[in-house]
Amino acid sequence: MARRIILCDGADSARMWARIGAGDDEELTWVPRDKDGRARPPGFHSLPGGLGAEGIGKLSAGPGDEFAVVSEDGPFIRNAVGLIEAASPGIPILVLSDRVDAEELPDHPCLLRAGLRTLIRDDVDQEFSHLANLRRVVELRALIAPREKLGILLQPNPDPDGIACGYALRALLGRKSPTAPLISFGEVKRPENRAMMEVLGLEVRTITPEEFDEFDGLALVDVQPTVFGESPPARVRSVDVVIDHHPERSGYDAVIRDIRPSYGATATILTEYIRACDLDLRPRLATALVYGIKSDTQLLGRETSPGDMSAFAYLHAFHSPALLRRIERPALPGDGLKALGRALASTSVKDGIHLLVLGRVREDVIPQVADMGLQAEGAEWAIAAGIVGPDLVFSVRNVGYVRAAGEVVRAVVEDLGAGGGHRSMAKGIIPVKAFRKVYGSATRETIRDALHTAFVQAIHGDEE
Ligand SMILES: [Mn+2]
Repeated sequence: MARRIILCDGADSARMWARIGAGDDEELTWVPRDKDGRARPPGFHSLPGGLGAEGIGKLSAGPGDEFAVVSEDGPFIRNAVGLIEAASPGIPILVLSDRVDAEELPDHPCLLRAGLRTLIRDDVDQEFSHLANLRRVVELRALIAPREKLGILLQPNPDPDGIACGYALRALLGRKSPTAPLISFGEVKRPENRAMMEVLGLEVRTITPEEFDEFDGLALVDVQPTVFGESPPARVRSVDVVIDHHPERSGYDAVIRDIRPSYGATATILTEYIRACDLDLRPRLATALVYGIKSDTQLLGRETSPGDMSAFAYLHAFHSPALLRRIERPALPGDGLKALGRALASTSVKDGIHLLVLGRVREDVIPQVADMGLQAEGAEWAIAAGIVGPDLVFSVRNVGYVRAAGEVVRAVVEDLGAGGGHRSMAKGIIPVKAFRKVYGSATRETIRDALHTAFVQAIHGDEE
């Protein structure tokens, strides 16, 4: 069996290792210092003749073995690494030292350095952070337990982060929707967000301020009371719980307030709660939280903290890829497929732009077609356009290394409609009426020609 040979410098580091305990494959060796006397740390044998070629040679390290050198003394480490390399060329060496810097280490093809105390310190800090989250959960449960009906209030037009957090808070409190419904002053509007609720079997009730009377407890997640206008309903100005990652606002009272503006998503806070109290994490809940973090951080891109990364990694092991796929890729309806077929029959990639004009379709078909459109050979840009109600709606995707999609769409809709987005995805809306005024008609052909010209201009327009 391959061995790990642990070489400790002096009694202090040897005793520390003895405390950590030796693995089955670990062989403990120490080099006593003058001050150490004869007391041998438990489990260790001393290097014959001190640190020298003879002693290291007697360790007879073979292929597959590894070394650790534990010391806070630069010369000791350099000496040890040199002797080990001479006796067993190329053998991997882990230097464990908190005080010796990387530049004091000798050249060696396979050497890593880590601080032993730093490692333990980090673990201790991590456990204290779990403990602080657990304390929050204990406080939350104690505060809410006597309440008969808790309203979990989300922002108007709730987004995936808010919905996931409401769901998670309810699970943490051990409640179901009758005694802890998710509520909002507005409806869930975006098709993706409705898909999330449908796939996960969640409901958000739209309420009026007057209906607050039925709740004897109120918790806000992913939102703070002053978001509801200059003078929010009195009931919302003094609440039980606020958990949020937006910048902290004043002008309201909350018994428990957990605001962490450095986080990319409130779902990260709730995930830390769940982790700290070791709640049984069902695939549905894990999927909701994964989607919440993904959509608020644009897949861990924008404004992501190490906490978001770690929460995401934790959730990933529990989530259901099938559920997540159903949320992110809603099924295309039959007439959407037919519209796609017609659009594909008459498209080509021109100037790096793949433009698909769909005619009248359900709105959620448009972004899906745009995603697909980017797969065409030579396409740097994909644009899917369709008529939804009185508007011409288009979704834009690009490969990421070209001009920002949001900027381009804003230029295209200027004076005509509304639009915006991010680096690689954007959306624009132009009322058909306004479009007709400028281009005479709104047939497939005029839409295709007008959008193509407008996009070419916006993409390349003022390039230097
Ligand atoms: Mn959020």
